[in-house]
Amino acid sequence: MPDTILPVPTDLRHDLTISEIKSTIVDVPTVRKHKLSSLSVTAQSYVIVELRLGNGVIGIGEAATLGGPRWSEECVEGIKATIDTYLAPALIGAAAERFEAARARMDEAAKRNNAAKGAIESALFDAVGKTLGVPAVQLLGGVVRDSVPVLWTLASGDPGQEIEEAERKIAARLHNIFKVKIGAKTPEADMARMRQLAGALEGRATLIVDANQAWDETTALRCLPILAEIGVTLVEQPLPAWNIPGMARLRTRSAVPLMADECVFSSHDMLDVARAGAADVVSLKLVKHGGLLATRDVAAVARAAGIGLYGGCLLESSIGAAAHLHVFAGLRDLTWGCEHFGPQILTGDLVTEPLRFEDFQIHLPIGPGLGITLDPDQLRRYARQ
Ligand code: MUC
Ligand code: MG
Repeated sequence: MPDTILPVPTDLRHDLTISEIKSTIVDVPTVRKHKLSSLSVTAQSYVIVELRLGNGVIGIGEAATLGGPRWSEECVEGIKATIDTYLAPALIGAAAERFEAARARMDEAAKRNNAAKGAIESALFDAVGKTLGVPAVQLLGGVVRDSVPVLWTLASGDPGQEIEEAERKIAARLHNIFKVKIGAKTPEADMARMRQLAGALEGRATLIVDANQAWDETTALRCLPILAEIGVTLVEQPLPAWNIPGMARLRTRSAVPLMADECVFSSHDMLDVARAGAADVVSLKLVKHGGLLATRDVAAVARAAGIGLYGGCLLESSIGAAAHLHVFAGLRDLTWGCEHFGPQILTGDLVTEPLRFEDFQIHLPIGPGLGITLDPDQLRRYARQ
């Protein structure tokens, strides 16, 4: 990659050379057990990246995982090793503001490892934005919206607890859309649970479900009409990620729109899903796509295919959520809202000022870079020893 097209300014204030990249594993307990089809967590693990420029400005980024390497192949221990051993050495000395060039360097240094790359790129946008005094979204094309409807995920598996939790969220005007995690129990038990939730919250909340790849095609064919009948508005990743043809077949027979999650990591995956007609909506996540720019790439392919956009999460803290919000704020369409409730399910956050949740929306943090400030005490408190 040529580094000589434009000279890097020599004025120290403008020295945007990447001088240091530090990574720290943190584990933050959650307020309750969060149960997915094949894993459950009581603490969320992240790698926090602190990236220093020649001018002394430090940018922050985060890579989230869920249940070690069980939601996807990356785990915090591997992310830290990849950053320290391969990605950081490939970037030290490079110009931070050359985002695409940095992405190319990272792709040369490591295949995939998208969560690790996403954390570093978030820190690049934060550091450059802080240096220039502009929010990251401005470096991505500017603001289209400064808040996004945000749902809450019901995932204790106990319908009584879930109804009570949803009632509290509605009463506090925090969330009135709920994603229910299904697939850990039998389809019959899940359908009974869904009927109970839909009955209790009727007229006051919208429900979507996420099976996290738990079903086969015949199970999905049996359950989709029940979900349609009780008013569920979106079904996320009902089939294993590899079964794109199965998703396409289901889609022709489902009254409820289908959302792709684990089957879309790269923009090439997005193109395959679009060509197969396998989804109505895609869940966008930095950890899957590999950063802010790559998330925009996936969104562009989806948009070209008429596939709706949804702002997905992996239970990020306010750091990771802020990076997502800067992407979401700049997308022309984000028809399906987002799920960045992560900061609210943690027993403590990692920033000095938490993100603002109000009137069923999450607000884009105001300020240069990602608009958030790392709390060093909290980082030390949750850092893995
Ligand atoms: C997923 O599969 O969508 C993160 C939070 C949540 O409730 O679901 C996950 C991931
Ligand atoms: Mg999902």
